[in-house]
Amino acid sequence: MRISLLLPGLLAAGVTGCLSSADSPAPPTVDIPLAGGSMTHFDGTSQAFSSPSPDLNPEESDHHQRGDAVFGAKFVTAPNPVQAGLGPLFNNISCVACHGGDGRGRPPEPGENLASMLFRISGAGEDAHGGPKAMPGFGGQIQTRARFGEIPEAGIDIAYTDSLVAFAEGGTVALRVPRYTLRNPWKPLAETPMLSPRVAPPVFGLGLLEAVGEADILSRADPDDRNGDGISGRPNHVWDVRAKAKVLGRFGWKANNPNLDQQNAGAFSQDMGITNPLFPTENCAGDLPACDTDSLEIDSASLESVSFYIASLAVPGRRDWDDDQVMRGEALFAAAGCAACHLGEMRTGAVPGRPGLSRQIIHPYTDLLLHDMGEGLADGRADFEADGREWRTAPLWGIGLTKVVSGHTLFLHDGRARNLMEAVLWHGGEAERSQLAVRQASPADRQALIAFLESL
Ligand code: HEC
Ligand code: HEC
Ligand SMILES: [Ca+2]
Ligand SMILES: [Ca+2]
Ligand SMILES: [Ca+2]
Repeated sequence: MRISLLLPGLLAAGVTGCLSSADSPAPPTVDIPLAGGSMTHFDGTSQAFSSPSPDLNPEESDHHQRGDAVFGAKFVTAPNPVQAGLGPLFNNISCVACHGGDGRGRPPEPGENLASMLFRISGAGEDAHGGPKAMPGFGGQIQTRARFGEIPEAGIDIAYTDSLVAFAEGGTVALRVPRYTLRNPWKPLAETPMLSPRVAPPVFGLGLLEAVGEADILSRADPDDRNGDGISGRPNHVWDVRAKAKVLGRFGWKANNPNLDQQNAGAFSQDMGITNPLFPTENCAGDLPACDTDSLEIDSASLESVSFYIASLAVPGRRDWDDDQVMRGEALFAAAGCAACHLGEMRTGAVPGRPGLSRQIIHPYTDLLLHDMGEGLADGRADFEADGREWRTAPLWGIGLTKVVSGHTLFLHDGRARNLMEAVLWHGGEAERSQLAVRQASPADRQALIAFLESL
């Protein structure tokens, strides 16, 4: 949906041409899709994902900045007076090291180490809460780095092979098919592991996604595809550590985290080895003797400020939304059925004390549900109720700014797609029909579709 806005600049321009107030023309209006409702900004630079919500009062601004400092803080191994406690095992040293500019990570180039990408690991079966079953000696995530004196759990070798996809008119694209194998595991694996590769996703606009009402999300689920459109979104239900209950999952590539607090606290614990009030034991507790600790390495105020920071990162507004080619691409997006999952419009519920998050009309291009994306994208690893072929519809807002913020155009959960078209061509399963529609479209229509995605 679009909101008509009166632009002061244009109004002034209109007024110059207007002779008398009696027959003044209707004020010029411009159709602006406010991607994040009142939490929209129009900075399309490398800061595009780091803008605070424009409606923060001075106190909230301070709060946001405190969280920003924690998000940017580089942790070190103890002993150190501040930001101590990194590791013993970790993936990276700060939040921003993976979510640079609040944007997305990427797989390593040949010869590089993993940095802003990580791998979950599990064995067959489920844990006590219906989640993935930890692998003895490795837990649920491979920490590929360790502090001096300890060895990392394992490394990961990544190899790509080509797979050709043809368009109806005869052109082809070579998609790269990744293969992941564990290198030098620090101890033998008890069984064949299931691995799930994940790059860091962008983190703006998530306060709005957290504010979408649960009933609203569930109302779009159609697990048995009763309406026969080939799309059967399912909610994930995951363990909420604080509530000690299974609740709706919203965050992570498989909607495997219930809320920002737990997502962020989990990142401190798993990605950085920083114990905190939600996850008080080190990620390697029970596996490594050096992992026994009973002190918290960050307090609840730091955790809380990071959650506030993330929840108040605003959404970049669209560019060129009224360009002819972009609108043609938007038509193909609708006709190809993309919008059945990448939902163009949602509303947030009421968040007490946070008018900027409350009752907003937003355009995230996700339904926050899980979809079967076919064998090609499958990781073969269940994550609570998400099975090995299911992924959460990735939000597309801001996706056209990926290059300017993150310096690359690598998409999908493991960054295998080297551009937006490759990301679309990987769509299978429930999205197979959409993908075929794109392959059958004319080259000009396909270009228009990309122009539309780049305008988001
Ligand atoms: C080693 C890289 C890495 C580090 C360090 C890291 N993250 Fe992440 N982040 C990820 C990955 C990978 C995911 C996706 C996880 C998943 O799918 O379960 C993610 C997901 C998230 C999400 C959810 C995004 C969404 O759209 O669902 C948030 C919020 C987040 N991280 C915040 C943080 C915070 C806060 C920190 C620091 C405490 C942090 N991250 C540190 C890699 C990282
Ligand atoms: C059945 C639901 C569904 C349909 C239909 C669908 N998508 Fe997706 N889309 C997803 C899911 C789920 C992902 C995440 C997949 C992954 O990372 O493995 C995704 C990812 C993407 C991405 C990459 C996002 C990122 O952050 O890396 C783009 C771009 C995209 N879709 C565009 C489209 C377009 C264009 C269409 C129509 C031709 C379409 N999608 C149809 C579910 C869908
Ligand atoms: Ca630690
Ligand atoms: Ca581990
Ligand atoms: Ca359906």
